[in-house]
Amino acid sequence: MTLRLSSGTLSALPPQVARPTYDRSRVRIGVVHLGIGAFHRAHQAVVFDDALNAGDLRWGVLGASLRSPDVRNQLAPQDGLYTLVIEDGATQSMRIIGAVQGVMVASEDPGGLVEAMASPDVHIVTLTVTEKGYYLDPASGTLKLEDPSVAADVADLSAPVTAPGFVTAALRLRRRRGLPPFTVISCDNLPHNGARIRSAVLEMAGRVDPELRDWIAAEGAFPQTMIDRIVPATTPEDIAALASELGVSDQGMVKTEPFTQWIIEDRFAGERPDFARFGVQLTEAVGPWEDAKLRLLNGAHSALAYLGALAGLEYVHEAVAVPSLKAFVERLWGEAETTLTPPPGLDIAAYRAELMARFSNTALRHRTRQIAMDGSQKLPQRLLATAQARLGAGQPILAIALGIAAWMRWQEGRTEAGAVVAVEDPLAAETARRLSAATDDAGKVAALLDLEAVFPRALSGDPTFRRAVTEAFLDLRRLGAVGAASAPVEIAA
Ligand code: CS2
Repeated sequence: MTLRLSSGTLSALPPQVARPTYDRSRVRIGVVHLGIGAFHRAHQAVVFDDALNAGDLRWGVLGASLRSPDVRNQLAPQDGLYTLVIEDGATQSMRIIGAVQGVMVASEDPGGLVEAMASPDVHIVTLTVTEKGYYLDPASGTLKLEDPSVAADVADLSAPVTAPGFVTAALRLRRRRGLPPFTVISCDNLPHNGARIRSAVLEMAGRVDPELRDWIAAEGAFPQTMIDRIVPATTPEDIAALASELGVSDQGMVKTEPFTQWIIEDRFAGERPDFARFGVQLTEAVGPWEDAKLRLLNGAHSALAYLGALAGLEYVHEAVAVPSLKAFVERLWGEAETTLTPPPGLDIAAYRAELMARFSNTALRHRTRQIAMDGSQKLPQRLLATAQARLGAGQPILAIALGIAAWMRWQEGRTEAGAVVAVEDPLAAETARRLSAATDDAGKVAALLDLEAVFPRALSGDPTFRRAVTEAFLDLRRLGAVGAASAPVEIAA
């Protein structure tokens, strides 16, 4: 039987594998992370591991999954250790990350997690709970008070259920104990992510205890961030391949690309690592970086995911290898680019070229269906904001409209070859209901455009927008994804 990666087997690893240079038994937990999926392990945890390697032992991470025990079950037998595999087709490197000191499952012990977050050693709470984990209305960004989980947290914060609930409960406990708040760093692809988690927490706190709300408003810090690294879900094949390379098995491994970027608004409530030393950029203005990333990288990702998945293309690198889809991405970027105010230091032409190279990374095997998930939560910031800005400037939105139409087509739950797909989206039941009630394609588009949780009224009420998306949907039906991507029909703005 293959041995498992753990503190005891670290020394058995091949010499080319980098490993922690610090004494893990002396590490303190300074960070609690909510939502310890692959992205956290390949991104933020690596920076905290850098800090530990540099000798600053304040930055161990306690990870928490909100519900699933999977990551805890993967990492607990491994003493929290896992391998970061960085690949780009030509090169591969491996490094053992030691930052994660433990993993909790929030639903198993909510009080224990709140207690851990209230430790005086904890200075930072990071989150990757996906767009839907904030319980915000995607179109307006306000807390969904009618949601049963949010309502449960508002009624009783002693055993929270939601991420905003855990943050609020832990801040309440810290205040009671006379401790300063921790800094809350949202690392999800939401626009103004800091302001959004802040307003969700303030809204919740206000309903529980108005004085708590005032304290958080005055003392708390919720910096905005831009986070970037492509991290595909780990597959059983990845785990098997790594086991044969390392000679030990690692159920918690993550694979990623060489590129990584983290930009944080310089606003903290207390201690933090020397971020700049570890490649993290601190700035006063994250917004322009975030817009560029959401509209270029994520906008193209989502559009490609729907078009590619509809056409039966399994991976992103396969999709951009199709000339018409590659040309489509360039047109989409051409449209999105005019809506951006590039921050100093961002050369859009170079950024676009780099993105295309990243999408073409054959080693990542990033599944189009993975990106297709939760589209209703992603569309507003990835494609709709761009559409709104373009239409406001009297500019056409051909490529963007095709991306949006492809999302609608995906909601039908079938690929072009007729394969049934499970639409993984919190609004899947609602979109399915609307689609089946419509009598023709134009009616389907209209029914989805009227979904106010996704499409702001200002946009869905714009006849040019409606026409562009309807035409694109009809094109998709007639020509298929690859055909529609190569045959843009000019529509006057
Ligand atoms: C992707 C992102 O799954 C998705 O929706 O677009 O996770 C993307 O890979 C990251 O934002 C890259 O930083």
